[in-house]
Amino acid sequence: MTKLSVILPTYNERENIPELIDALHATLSPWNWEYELVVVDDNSPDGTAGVVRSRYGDDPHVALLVRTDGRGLATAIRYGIERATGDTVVCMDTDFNHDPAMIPQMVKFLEFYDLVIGSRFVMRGGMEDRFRQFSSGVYNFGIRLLFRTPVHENLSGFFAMSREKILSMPLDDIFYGYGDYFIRLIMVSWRRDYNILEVPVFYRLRMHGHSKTQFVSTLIQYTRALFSLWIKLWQGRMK
Ligand SMILES: Nc1nc2c(ncn2[C@@H]2O[C@H](COP(=O)(O)OP(=O)(O)OP(=O)(O)O)[C@@H](O)[C@H]2O)c(=O)[nH]1
Ligand SMILES: [Mg+2]
Repeated sequence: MTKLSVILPTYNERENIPELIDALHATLSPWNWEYELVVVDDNSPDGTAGVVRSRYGDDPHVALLVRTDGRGLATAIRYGIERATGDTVVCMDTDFNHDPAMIPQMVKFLEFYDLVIGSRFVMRGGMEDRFRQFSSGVYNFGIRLLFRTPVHENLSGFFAMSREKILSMPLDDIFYGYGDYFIRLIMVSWRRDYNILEVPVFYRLRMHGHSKTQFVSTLIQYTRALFSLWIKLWQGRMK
């Protein structure tokens, strides 16, 4: 790896993002890697972008991208990846669900794997929110049955991959919607025979602020996304 880009999608994360950027600096600086932290903010009404600009405007490691035309988690991640300058990319949530301390090992494993996923569903992985842990577990089981794949975590959104490899994927077919983009990313990777590694991660509760995930509407959205992906794959419309 010559340079790491950490993609940080934010929507109303003004309280979390400075702590996360500081934690990322603390985690990454001992490794002597070149790195950038790419914040992709969808013009959050709470002023997240302003906080990043005022605190990290002079920080050469922080790149702030603000989108003013619409919002969406998956398209924000794609936007960040496309504009990143590193050869290796890590994507993660910005509310401390995803532990920044896991990044060095995920990046190091990329020496041997094409895609490294932070997984709650391998030994020692898990989640503080027991209800979400249970429901995500059941959902993942359903995905494995439907698609006949062995990946335990299809919903995480915490992953490391070479930027070139992501950009070689059918981005329009993957990066839309919400966290369901991750199901499609895994499925394309699996069908391309990429070597996938799941490393155990434990999700803490969001540190500050409010969730953007509404359980029932997310469940419906993901289920729709699953079946349309299933049909697309069956019809051979996605490689
Ligand atoms: N840029 C951008 N980021 C978003 C958008 N929606 C969510 N995010 C970010 O995506 C990540 C996941 O959103 P969360 O609200 O934490 O969803 P969750 O992890 O399922 O829910 P909780 O952690 O329980 O609150 C966070 O870093 C959000 O700031 C969006 O429309 N645009
Ligand atoms: Mg979260």
